[in-house]
Amino acid sequence: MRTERPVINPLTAVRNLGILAHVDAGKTTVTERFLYLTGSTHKRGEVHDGTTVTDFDPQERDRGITIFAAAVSCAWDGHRVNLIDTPGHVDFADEVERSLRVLDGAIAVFDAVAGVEPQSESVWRQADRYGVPRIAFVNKLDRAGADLDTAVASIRERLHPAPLVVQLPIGTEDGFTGVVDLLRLRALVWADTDGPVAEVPVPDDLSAEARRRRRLLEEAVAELHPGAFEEFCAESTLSAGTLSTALRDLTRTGDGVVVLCGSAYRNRGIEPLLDAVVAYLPSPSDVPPVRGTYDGGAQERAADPQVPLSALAFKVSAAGAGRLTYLRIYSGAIERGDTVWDPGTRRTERIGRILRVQADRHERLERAVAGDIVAVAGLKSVRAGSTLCAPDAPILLEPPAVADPVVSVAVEARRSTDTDRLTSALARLAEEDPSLVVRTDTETGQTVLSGMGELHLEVAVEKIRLATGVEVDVGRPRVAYRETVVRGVSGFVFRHVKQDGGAGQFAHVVLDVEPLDGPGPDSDSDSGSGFEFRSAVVGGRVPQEYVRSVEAGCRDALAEGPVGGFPVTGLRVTLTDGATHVKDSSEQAFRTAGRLGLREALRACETVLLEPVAEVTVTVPEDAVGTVLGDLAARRGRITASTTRTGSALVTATVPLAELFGYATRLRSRTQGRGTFTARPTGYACVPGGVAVAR
Ligand SMILES: Nc1nc2c(ncn2[C@@H]2O[C@H](COP(=O)(O)OP(=O)(O)OP(=O)(O)O)[C@@H](O)[C@H]2O)c(=O)[nH]1
Ligand SMILES: [Mg+2]
Repeated sequence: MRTERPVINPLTAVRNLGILAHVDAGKTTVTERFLYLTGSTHKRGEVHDGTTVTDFDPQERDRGITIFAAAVSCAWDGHRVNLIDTPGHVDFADEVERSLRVLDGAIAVFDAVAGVEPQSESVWRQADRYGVPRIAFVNKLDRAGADLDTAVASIRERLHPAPLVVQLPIGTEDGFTGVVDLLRLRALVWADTDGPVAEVPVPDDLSAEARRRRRLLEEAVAELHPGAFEEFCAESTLSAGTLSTALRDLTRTGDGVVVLCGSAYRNRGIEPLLDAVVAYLPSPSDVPPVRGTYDGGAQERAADPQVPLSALAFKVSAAGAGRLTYLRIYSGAIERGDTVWDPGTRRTERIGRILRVQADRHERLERAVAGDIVAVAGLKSVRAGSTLCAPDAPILLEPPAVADPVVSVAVEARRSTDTDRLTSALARLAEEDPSLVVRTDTETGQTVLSGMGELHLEVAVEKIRLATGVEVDVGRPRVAYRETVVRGVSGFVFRHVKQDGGAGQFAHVVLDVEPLDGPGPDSDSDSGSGFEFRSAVVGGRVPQEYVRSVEAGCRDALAEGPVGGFPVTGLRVTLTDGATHVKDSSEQAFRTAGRLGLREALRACETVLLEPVAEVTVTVPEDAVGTVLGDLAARRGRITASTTRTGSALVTATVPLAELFGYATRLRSRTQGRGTFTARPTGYACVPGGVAVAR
């Protein structure tokens, strides 16, 4: 169907996209087929054989899941497609977040049997936050029980009101052999799993259904797109050209989601998916100029190789070939030897080799320009989230959000002689993955590693063992508790005065402390998050620079709360009054007053302990539902829904994360291996019984 034309690679012929989905929907398999079809690889790899290009890490091959986002690149129909295959497991959601920050578009993959699964919903919302245009691919149409219409209904119900289906499957399950392209009203058929696609007339028995669905598509598009609406009113129909233009516009505005289908495993539906990427998803020049700041002023850079450089480092990898920094270049260009500026650290860096990344293989480039995603060697202190820009045209881009870790373990080298090696390996790991945090417990002196979940930490420790040979003893997992204020105080007076000879200290502050409004502890969002500081001081009774010191002091005080010494969130502090002394007041004195003042004030407030909770979705055979419900109740779970579908039951519950350690093993044994579950952290909730539970 396609003849390969040479890649000219102007900006309009580039697509930077990610593949997003729930675990196991088939992202890596779709990526693998893209590479095979475009001639980037000559062998078709399989996840279950551990032979795919993007799951190249030994742990990915062993576990059969994607852990690290991998970048690959291929050429299709005169376009360069830069692709990031992301992990679906919730513990690695931060890896997805960093990828989304630098992508212009995405393919959301769905399992045609399961439809929208919990993590597909989460990544969809993540992509919403970054305004990333998407097309949907309903995969696994060859599976028993696969049904495009049901999957589309679940997309409509849970993700987007306007899924625009552009294909009709030919055959079902094992007999799924092709699709009718509803735009061109032609059938695309794959005779065998290795063969090319053949384009044939629509089979007679599907002709009426294809026309009916084409009509539905026209109506749906006319309703959403003014240009198409006009044509529809005038002609009572829409041409394939108008449909295609309108679908492109609707994808880019997010008003509609084009839905395609296929079976990646059987190599069916992949060519049209690549065509859709090129036709509907935006190129770097279609997206708005990147925005940033510098010295308080707003800055903007167009996606143009001629303007000054702006680039965002979204991934750092220290493995194998030395330290590589993955960059999305938004404007300007880089060449080997260029000096660039990191406005975050205020340091210059020198660009070493520039590489086009093909998972674990690299192709050297002389130059990379706006719109490109490349890896660069030679950058020393750049981290994931850092901006790089031209030294004479500084701009700071907003880094991707980093989630707070929710689970921790104490780690210790089994042989004390390995302690230093473990320390440096941990530091390197945290540099590569900002959602891993390493700290030393002040009370016990233990090294504590925190991350997004049990699997995240297990993978991190295993990575150290594989890379360094250091054997690590790992403690019991613990969740990250927090504290919050439920009833505040007002007019709390604190005086910090030391005037017993020498340089004195004098700072008076008056504080109001109140809970930050927000969703209640049982709601789905991140309750109890955040800290706000305001000053309501009048008449210059506390000068501005001291107000800033008080704020800094208050932030210091948030590190340890009065209930159990856990971080405090979800509160607003207002400095309402204060007093200074001509000689003895200083920024230091006010910072101390802020810290000690808020610490005391918090003791006067009513504060509670919060623990992370997760939404758990368990799928089990119907006969095991009773056991599962009982077990969830024993884990302080609150059942929110329970439905059955073709012999299996789906139970959804909100469960404290602390109760989920070891749940995978328990569920397996209680259901003779037939139960599966996913858990998605949804926020914090009050701990009944308070601190006794946390200890
Ligand atoms: N029957 C069938 N199986 C498929 C299809 N696509 C993928 N699979 C299988 O589904 C399993 C998961 O596929 P992956 O490609 O690893 O899924 P993923 O979305 O990358 O998974 P994570 O990266 O772990 O989130 C593998 O065993 C694949 O062989 C398909 O179209 N049909
Ligand atoms: Mg994968």
